[in-house]
Amino acid sequence: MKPVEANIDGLVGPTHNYAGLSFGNVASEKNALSVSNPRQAALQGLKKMKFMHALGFTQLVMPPHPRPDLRAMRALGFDDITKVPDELLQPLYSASAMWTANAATISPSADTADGKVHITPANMASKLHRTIEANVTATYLREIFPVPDFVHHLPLPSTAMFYDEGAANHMRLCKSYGEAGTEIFVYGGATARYPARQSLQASQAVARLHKLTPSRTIFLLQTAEAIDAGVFHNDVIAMSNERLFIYHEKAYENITEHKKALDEFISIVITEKELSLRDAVKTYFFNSQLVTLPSGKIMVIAPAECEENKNAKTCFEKLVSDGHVSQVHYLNLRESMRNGGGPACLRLRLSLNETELTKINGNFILNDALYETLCQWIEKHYRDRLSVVDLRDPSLAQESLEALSELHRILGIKTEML
Ligand code: SUG
Repeated sequence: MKPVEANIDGLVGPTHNYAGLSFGNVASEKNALSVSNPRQAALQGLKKMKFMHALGFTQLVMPPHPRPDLRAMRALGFDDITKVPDELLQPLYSASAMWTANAATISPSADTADGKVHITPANMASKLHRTIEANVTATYLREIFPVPDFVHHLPLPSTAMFYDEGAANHMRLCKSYGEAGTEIFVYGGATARYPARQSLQASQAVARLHKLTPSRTIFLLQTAEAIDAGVFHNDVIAMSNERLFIYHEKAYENITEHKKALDEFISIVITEKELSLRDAVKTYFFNSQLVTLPSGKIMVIAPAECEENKNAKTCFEKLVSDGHVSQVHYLNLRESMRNGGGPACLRLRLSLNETELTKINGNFILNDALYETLCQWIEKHYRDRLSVVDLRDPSLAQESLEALSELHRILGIKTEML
């Protein structure tokens, strides 16, 4: 059985906006209150999915969440969206579920003691606008990966001790897809400026739930310096694929302790001199998708911002000239990038064998026909301009929920959640 890489990308929702909700995420803070273009955002993300599909990867689509989140609104004691104050209205309208690298942690069957794929939806407990994602994420994941073929766990308890932000803080190294791998969990500790968004307790709990082999499980501590420079997730400072692990020299406190376990893989350290932490955060160099093409060649799918930065571009050129990577493809994802989400943030990666692949709900797999349908759906329902002031417009709620209800019909979603 030939195992494959699959990706689930979040389709950007019709309420994509810049509300500055993520303290510690430099782009979100910097672009707070600027005007977004939800239509462009969704089309940019969809184009990436089409690109992956054309390369031969299995590409899945994760629908946007219902926004405004009327369930969360009612749970807070409101019965009318026009009465909700801004500080709650903005989180209830956030389209942040688009960044599916934060949707869950997934361990492939090659790594788990029971030989099954294990899925733990992230609780995203550190931010209100993101923690309301957990239930719907769990529901969508169950639609895509039916029980009992896939094992679904509950999100961890929603409290600081268990802050969990999913695959954005999780990597997997292996000799080749299908072979047992080494899973790496990255967590944060005390910092001076910005909060850590993944806890060690959470990472350890996920490793236990997924029945991983302790000798092939590593826990890396992020440096406070990196978090305080805006590295709010590990995928802003490291990337990995199969045996290749590329990370910034300032990423981890304790990586030397794990040198032996990492020895069987190829580690490439990018120095501060080659690419400063500041430029890593600015360009999202490490938030690239590092993929093995069906031909066996390694490709990087990088944000267009890297092409415009001399040092980032030079680092990629060096990876190519050293033979680690055969090709770099730059993609325009500016709408998402302005909220701190690059190519890797927009996707949840998993490795599946051929049998598991046949068990996925095929309605969510992108093909040319679904791509066309989704483009038309976006053109029909999305605005090309949205500011936080527009969140006060009651017709936006109606537009957004109507669009989602049509999308649920397109994708054949059975669970009632609107
Ligand atoms: O959680 N931005 C997201 C970006 C997530 C990126 N994901 C990964 N690195 N994997 C976040 O900080 C901004 C929303 C706003 O400000 O309107 C936001 O939530």
